Amino acid sequence: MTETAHWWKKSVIYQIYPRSFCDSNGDGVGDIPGIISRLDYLKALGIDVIWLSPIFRSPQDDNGYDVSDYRDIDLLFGTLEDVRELFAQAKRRGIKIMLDMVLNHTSDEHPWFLEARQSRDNPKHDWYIWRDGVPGTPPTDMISTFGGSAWQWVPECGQYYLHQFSVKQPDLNWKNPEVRHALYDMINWWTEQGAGGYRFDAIESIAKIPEAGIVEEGPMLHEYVKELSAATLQGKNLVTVGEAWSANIERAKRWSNPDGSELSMVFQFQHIIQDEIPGGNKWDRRPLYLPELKKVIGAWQRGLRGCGWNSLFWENHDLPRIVSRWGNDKEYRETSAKMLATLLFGLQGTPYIYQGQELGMTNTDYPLSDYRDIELCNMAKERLAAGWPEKTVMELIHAKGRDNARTPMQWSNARNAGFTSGEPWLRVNPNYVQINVENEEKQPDSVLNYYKKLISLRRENDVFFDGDYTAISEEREDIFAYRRENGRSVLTVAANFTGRPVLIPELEYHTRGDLLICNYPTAEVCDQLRPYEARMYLATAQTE
Ligand code: TEU
Repeated sequence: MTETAHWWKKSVIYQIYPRSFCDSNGDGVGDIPGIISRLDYLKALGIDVIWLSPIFRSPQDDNGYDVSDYRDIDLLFGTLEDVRELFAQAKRRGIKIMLDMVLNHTSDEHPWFLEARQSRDNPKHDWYIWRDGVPGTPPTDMISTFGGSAWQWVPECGQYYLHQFSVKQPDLNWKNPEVRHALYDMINWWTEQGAGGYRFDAIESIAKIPEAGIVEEGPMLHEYVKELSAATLQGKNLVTVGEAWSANIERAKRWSNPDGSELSMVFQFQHIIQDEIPGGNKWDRRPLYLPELKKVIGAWQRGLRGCGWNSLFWENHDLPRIVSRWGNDKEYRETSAKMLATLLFGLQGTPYIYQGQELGMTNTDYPLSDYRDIELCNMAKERLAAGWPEKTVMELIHAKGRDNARTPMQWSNARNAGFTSGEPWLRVNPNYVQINVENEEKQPDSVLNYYKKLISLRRENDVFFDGDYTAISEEREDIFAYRRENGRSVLTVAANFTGRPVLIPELEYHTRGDLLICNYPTAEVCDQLRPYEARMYLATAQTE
């Protein structure tokens, strides 16, 4: 692999959730022409790649993660022609488009499944995962991520099919080579259309063995991924990322092997689940213990060095807003949003920004009837029926519900945040009046302008790309600080994770060099970090 083949190591990737980004036709749902109209905004932000959540034909049971035609665009979002135009317009601005490939399952309305469910003898039957049984007694006690049994009875076949997610998302049978090759052909077709890369949804689950209770990392997983990579990715200069909740460092070394045999990188979630109870699910919360978070991030930084590659992220369309989660979205909203950005952008890896993160957008506190997400709504229904107090259920939703991230992008303080001229599919966060692109573009010290600066800083010095990671005072519960060194430069990043001033005697030794960026407008106080203060220093061979 040549250095240029790894161009994505120096890129910044921006995730667009199309439904909530920009609506051009007033139907209340974001669309492709809307995205095209905002490309200049993204160019000015400085990003290199857009990861587009699914835009394919879909009944939208899970907002597009239930695909009924991989080779066409959902009418909600536009047409194939619009996507070709998006590719062309993005290319003109030096931006690549990464498509979101949902290969673990299809929609139950995909023609493959419509055939498969007709009878056991149908040639497409074996494309999905079926088990014999009797109604009312599912073959295993596997639970779907969105609630209830993961098995659905089909009387025509006298069998159950497996759905790891909603009942409208039947799992594909990757054991069947025809399935794999149909998917590879489809990916190659998209590459020919001009896609610049792929995010592979739930890819860790494709080799599951339900009877053994194995969902992620089944024994055949990496063989399938290697085959996929050889058939569709290698030698094409694409950037790829797999979604792998189960990834630990050892597994991630395989996923992101620099020899290019699998993917460019994976989304590893060990850092972001630090405020969840181990062994529980996303709704089982516990307070974040900062030394543990630092330990995990540090281990990944050191663990993949030279033998893999990290993706760096705080947010995506499934996760809450980071400023509400680990910052302070009240009196220190801007300062803490910038602090979290500083920490992320100082690390080794490819940073991802989820739409609105660059504005410091926050979680929501809507009543239940204002939410739309299938996972959130099913959870509320189940728990309320089981007698959970409404207050507790609403607290969980406000903290962890996926719709926190899915509220419309806040473009201006015009009606509906300038997102749509119609009725938005999901309520706009009322704080759009203050938090929006138009305001933040005007304010030199906005979160948006801070992100712009961080992105441009990463381009100016190679230490961001190849510097070695060393933790500073990893055991401290109040600060997050580290150093990156590559023999030519030393980058020091220090952040106060609390709302009170803290002393940082250890920083004095490391402070040699220039202050690159700080989230306070006034000069730094040398041995102290103000509430949520973050600083980055750079010392180079000359300044030392
Ligand atoms: O998520 C896969 C996944 O593992 C989810 O269960 C995730 O844990 C959940 O969304 C957390 O709340 C991917 C997509 O990112 C998600 O949006 C889809 O709903 C899911 O696959 C099914 O395609």
